[in-house]
Amino acid sequence: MRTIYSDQHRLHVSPGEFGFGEFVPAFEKPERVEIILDRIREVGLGAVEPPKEFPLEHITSVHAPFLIDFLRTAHAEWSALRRPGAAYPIAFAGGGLRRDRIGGSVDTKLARYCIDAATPITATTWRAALASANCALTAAALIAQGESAVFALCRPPGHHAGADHYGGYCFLNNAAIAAQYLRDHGLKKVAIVDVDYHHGNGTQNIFYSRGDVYFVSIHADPDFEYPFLLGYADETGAGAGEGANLNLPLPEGTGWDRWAAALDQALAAARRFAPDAVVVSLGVDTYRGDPISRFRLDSEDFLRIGERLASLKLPTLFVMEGGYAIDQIGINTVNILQGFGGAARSVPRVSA
Ligand code: Q9C
Ligand code: ZN
Repeated sequence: MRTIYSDQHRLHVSPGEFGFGEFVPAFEKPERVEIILDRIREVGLGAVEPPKEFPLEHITSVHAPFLIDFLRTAHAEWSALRRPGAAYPIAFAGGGLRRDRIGGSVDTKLARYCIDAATPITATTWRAALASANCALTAAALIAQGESAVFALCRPPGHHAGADHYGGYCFLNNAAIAAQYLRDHGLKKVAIVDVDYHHGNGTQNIFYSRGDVYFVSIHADPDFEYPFLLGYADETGAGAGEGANLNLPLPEGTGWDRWAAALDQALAAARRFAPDAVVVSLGVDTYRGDPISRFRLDSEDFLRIGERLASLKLPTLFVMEGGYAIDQIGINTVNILQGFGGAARSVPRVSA
């Protein structure tokens, strides 16, 4: 399996995030993808290639242009006010506040566009986010050209970024951008299967009223886990998208048996939709050792996830999302890809 990777991800380094009463070091850090890359090379998964550059229209087809402009210019506005560090919001647009306000000061816009205090914008964040989206687009172009499976090793991740908002360590929704590219290049129906520990609220938001892109997500119940206010089972789509959104929230402590049953349900639903291709939002923060998560998957379980995804027998685009157990992130991620059947020259391995 080919991997699309850009070293420009290093241009985004979070100074830290607010979590549970204190400012803590960032969990979403550059080493994540470096370790995955090392593992890809160690097992000989396949070629690692840089992304091509795509026109911004592929991004504005899923994100509001005002969000894109903001991500590009926010830090310049921030530092023009002689503020140190990265741009974080100090207020949020809940409680009936005006979500129709799309301009104003940098703080007004941060309040309107950003959904949490864990997703800082630095001077070079935009360049990293753009390179990440280009990885997804490059992989999507390969799928559109007939490749059967490609891995977009995206960083920063994307599935929490919606049509007009961002957060959850995500700025641009790489999986949604890829799915839209496939729709624009001859594929009639695309299914997105989100296996990240967190609900893919941004992806759901982008496709909620559309019947041409099916979204199914297996995740920690938002009743106790981020993003807290989306990802419930009663969210089934709207209008033309009614029935094209499936949420499978699971309780704290979920292990393989329960998670795998949800995966089977997700895959059966995806199969019924009869898509032309599948985009997998690939998070490995379901791992038992993940520092911010409360599921209990073992490294070997990720091999089984890959095998089951392969049973769809569809062109499959893997897009990297979350996973914060640095020591195992390479093995866990590549186990999914090897389980899928991407490794021609290597036997899958598991952790010690
Ligand atoms: N202090 C992804 O996995 N909140 N994003 C973490 C821990 C944000 C996760 C709180 C979690 C976002 C792509
Ligand atoms: Zn996650």
